[in-house]
Parts: sequence; C-alpha cells; structure tokens
Amino acid sequence: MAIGVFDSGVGGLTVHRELTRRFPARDFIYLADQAHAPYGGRSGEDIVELTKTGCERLFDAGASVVVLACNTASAIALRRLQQTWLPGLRERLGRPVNILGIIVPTIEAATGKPWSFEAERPQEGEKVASIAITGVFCTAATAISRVYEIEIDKRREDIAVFSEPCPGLAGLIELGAPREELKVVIDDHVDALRRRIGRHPDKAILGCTHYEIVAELFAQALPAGTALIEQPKAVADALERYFKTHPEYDLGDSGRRDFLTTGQAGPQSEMVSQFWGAPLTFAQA
Ligand code: DGN
Repeated sequence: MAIGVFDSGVGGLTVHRELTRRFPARDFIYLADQAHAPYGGRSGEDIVELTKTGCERLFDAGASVVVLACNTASAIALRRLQQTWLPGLRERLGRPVNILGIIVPTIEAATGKPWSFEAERPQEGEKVASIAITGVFCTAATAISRVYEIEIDKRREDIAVFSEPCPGLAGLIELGAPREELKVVIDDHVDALRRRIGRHPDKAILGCTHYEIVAELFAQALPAGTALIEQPKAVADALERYFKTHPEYDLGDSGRRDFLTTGQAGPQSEMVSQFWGAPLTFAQA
C-alpha cells in the first residue's frame, strides 16, 4: 500500500517532494492528470469528475490515502468526493481509504489558527486592532470558489484576503516555458494585486502548487517584507499530525516511488528536472 499524490500535472511534485522527505520509508505513487491539464479554467463538474477518476486510479494502484496536491481540486472536488463517493468506495475496497486536501493546512499555517478558533473570534462590536492583508495567487477556479477568503474569515477577523487569479500561469509552468516569460507574467500579477489593494500584502500564499516550482520568481517580485507561506511544508506538518491519530492506514514501508501520467509518458521539462534536482520521467498510468 502507499500514499497517493494527485495533481493535474507537475505542480503536485512540490508537495510530493516535501512529503517524501518527511516520510522517506513510505511508498508513494504520484499521478499527474496531464491528459486533462490545466484544471484552472475547467467547470466545477469537470474538476470533480477528473479528480474522482484520478483518485480511483490511485486507490486501484494501492494507495490508502490520496493527497490532492492541487488547490483547484481541493477547493472544488474534495468535499463532494468525501461526502458522496468515499463511503461507497470504502465498502467496495473493504479497507480504510481517505482523500485529503491541502488548503486547510495552508490556511492553518498562514493564520496560526486551527478550526476551533471560532470560539476565540472577537465579540461583535469589539474593535479589531489592525487588519493584515494576505494575498493568494491561484488559478481562476480557486479564486472563483473563494475558499481562501471563506476559510480564513472563519478563523481571523484581523486578516483581509485578496485572491489574484493568474489564468494560464499553471499551463505555462506545466509546459516548461522560459523563466523570462514566467517572470513577466508573475511581475504583472504581483503588480495587479498591489494596485488593487493599494499596497503589497503582508503575507502571500502561492495557492496553486505549480507556482511553488517558480517560488523564487514570486519572492523576487514581492517586497522582502511580504512573508511567503510554504504550502508543501504546511501540508507535510498536517499529514504528520494526521497519521499520528490515524494508524489504520497501510502506507507501505519499502520506499517505493512511482510517477505516473495520464498524458504522454516520458521525461518532464528541464524546469521540472531542475526543480527536482534530477531528470524525472513519468510512466503511462
Ligand atoms: N496545481 C494545481 C493547483 O494547485 O491548483 C492546478 C493547476 C491547474 O491545473 N491549473
């Protein structure tokens, strides 16, 4: 059995790399749905169906837990699949399985507040001392879902959230576009967000796992005072806590690493190999 990691493409590798560092002895199966990437401009129904099919492949290949290493799928499909699909699947497979998302762990890292913070919210009429701004760079689908705004607002009244959709950026990274081209696009979005809110954000979340591959371009475009939240680390922290309280999952212990794609099997772009630190080849799913 294994930990499954799912994304529309190569973005989830940023989460996978951190998870394999954290759980080196565990078995991992990575699935990139490159035949259907990018997800960011697709309809909600499409994203739910594609995510379900991807998870099914991973469970059939022996995953016990599938991490949706994709903000778009976590925002749009996670709750639907957990509520409507998982119970039947567990019955069919006859073993414990689960699907976990990456947005709540990221929000907990960004706000320092777990779900139970609800009780500590300021009373109505109580003054909030100052408002900090968190900017979220993400796909159009994630921005439209307003998941970051909604979830952060549940925890903190002193944080204002502004999502900046970056349509097309994940696709460019997926295809290994030149860094100079990506830099222009990223600089534009950072500037668009600054103009929209009147200043740079205090914290920034790269709310699309693809963007983490070029995190240094975001860091260069943002001022030194803007703290970048590390989503892969936040996810690994949350998973470590989760496995401590959920010993029922068989995660394998032979250190196996499989990389599968629904698209064209073969080597990934130079940019991905650079990020990975070695040439990376996907096999056909
Ligand atoms: N990497 C994914 C995300 O975090 O949203 C999806 C990118 C895409 O398919 N557009």
